[in-house]
Amino acid sequence: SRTLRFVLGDQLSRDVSSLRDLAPGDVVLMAEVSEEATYVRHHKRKIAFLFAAMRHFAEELRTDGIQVDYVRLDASDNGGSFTAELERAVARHRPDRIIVTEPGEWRVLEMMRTWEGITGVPVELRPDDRFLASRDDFEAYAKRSKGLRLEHFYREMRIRTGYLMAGEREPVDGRWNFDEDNRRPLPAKVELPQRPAFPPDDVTTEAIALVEQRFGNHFGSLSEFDYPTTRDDALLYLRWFVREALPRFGAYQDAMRQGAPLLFHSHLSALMNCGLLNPRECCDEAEAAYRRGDAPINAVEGFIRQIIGWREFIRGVYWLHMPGYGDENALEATRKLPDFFWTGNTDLNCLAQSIGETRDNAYAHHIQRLMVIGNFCLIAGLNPSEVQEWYLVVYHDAYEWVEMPNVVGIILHADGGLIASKPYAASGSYIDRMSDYCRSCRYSPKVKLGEGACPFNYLYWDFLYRNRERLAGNRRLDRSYQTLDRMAEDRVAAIRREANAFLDALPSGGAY
Ligand code: FAD
Ligand code: DLZ
Ligand code: SF4
Repeated sequence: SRTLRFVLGDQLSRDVSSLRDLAPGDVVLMAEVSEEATYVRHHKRKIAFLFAAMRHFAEELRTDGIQVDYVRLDASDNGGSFTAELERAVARHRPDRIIVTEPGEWRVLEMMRTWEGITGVPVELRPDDRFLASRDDFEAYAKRSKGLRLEHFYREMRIRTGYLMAGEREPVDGRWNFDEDNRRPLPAKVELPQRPAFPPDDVTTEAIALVEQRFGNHFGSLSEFDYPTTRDDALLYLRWFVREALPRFGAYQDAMRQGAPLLFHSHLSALMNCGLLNPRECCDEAEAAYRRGDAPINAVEGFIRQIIGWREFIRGVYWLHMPGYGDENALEATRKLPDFFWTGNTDLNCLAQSIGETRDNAYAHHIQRLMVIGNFCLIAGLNPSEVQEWYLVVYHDAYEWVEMPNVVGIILHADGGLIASKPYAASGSYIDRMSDYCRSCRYSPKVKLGEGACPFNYLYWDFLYRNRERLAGNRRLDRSYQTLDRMAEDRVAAIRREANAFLDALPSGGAY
């Protein structure tokens, strides 16, 4: 029998379920297709990274004697989509069956469901067990718990996986959560670890040139590309992180510093999401550092929580609520995405820095995504579909399974609080406390209204005012609403006026 195994660009693992039980004579299909690069116009760096990683992965398989049918984007007869390439491959290889691992996006799952009919060959769709919780596990969890809250899910995952456990149900060090220790602003003098760089080899250089040529008008920069694109380099990067950055990852997890996009973050998300690293091995290495005494519990717990907690939780929510989750708009937000999201041209320094780094690196760390850019999207009342598209385009780790719940559920509260107990709205003082952005800004976080006032300040109150009906039932906002209610009427009117004037003056619709 002849088996065709279709491996997608975010399934680049030797142990991905579709490659298990490989037998002599099997063919592995991989295809660069324009539809995947343009269904949203991905950041150039993301496409180049993925093509380079795909090409390296194919080479590795071949080195191990596996037959790989690799279709390059510039192949003259490239069909342009997964389905078209699968059909052509079926004609070439005449397989008896097709095996594929479930995809990371609903859109692609829908495509896969047509494949058996189109090709006339049985298609076996295997679960993606690189995730620690299967889709069924998460569904069962959601059924047995009252609401979808990270903390509860996370504790179950700790018990199930045994990470950082002292006994069967006892966390090491007696606590599940060290978040309190993990919100420190960065001291003025702090030495940042020197990251290893991985300059492009010939394969990556070629992928970069291809992207420049074919997708040159997409958002973002390709210059100084130095991210790992092979399994070996990804492992080196993981081990570097655990040794050099993990020990201080926890304490400064929420800090931001101008000109320092990475701080102590792992920068591993894109490697995990495309398959070059397995999330389990990332957690194993981190836990081993803790057990050796090389990294403190607040750092290691924080890191493992992000992976077996947040990452799995977010993915579970996506599949539980698709299709339809992307259309949610509980706060009825309709404003168009301002052009500065694409140009970086804004005098709000925190946004200019975070968006500029996003353009340069296809990366911003969590607090920039959440409390600077995300917070702005929320309090400015931006339309959820446009915000989703932006986040899916600009980050090298973005796939719908992880982008959508973070945008719809975490930053925009567009699902009405399904996964977050309150909207992550904040005024300028939060950004001031956690960063040094305000020092180089023409606005001041201390000024609330009028000349020089930080727009986050009046937008925050305007947001609460606008959404009173929808949010006033939320007990966690009681104090904010009490403060708003104590404000003099003319002050509230001025806040609303300034907020509207500010938002209406932002050009939109012209830059993407
Ligand atoms: P670290 O800070 O080192 O964290 C370690 C790991 O934890 C990450 O690599 C990631 O795998 C995982 N993680 C942490 N937080 C989350 C989370 N909220 N959801 C899922 N995984 C998490 N992450 C993506 O991988 N792809 C996305 O498209 C994406 N979009 C986001 C959009 C918004 C609006 C927000 C608020 C967050 C988004 N995140 C996304 C989550 C998070 O910001 C990134 O995973 C993280 O910044 C990646 O950098 P890092 O690897 O240095 O992470
Ligand atoms: C993101 C992406 C891009 C840009 N290009 C390809 C590609 O040419 N071939 C491929 O197999 N995968 C690509 N991907 C990743 C897919 O979009 C991803 O596999 C699906 O969105 C499912 O998660
Ligand atoms: Fe951002 Fe306001 Fe600080 Fe300027 S003053 S950097 S706009 S928070």
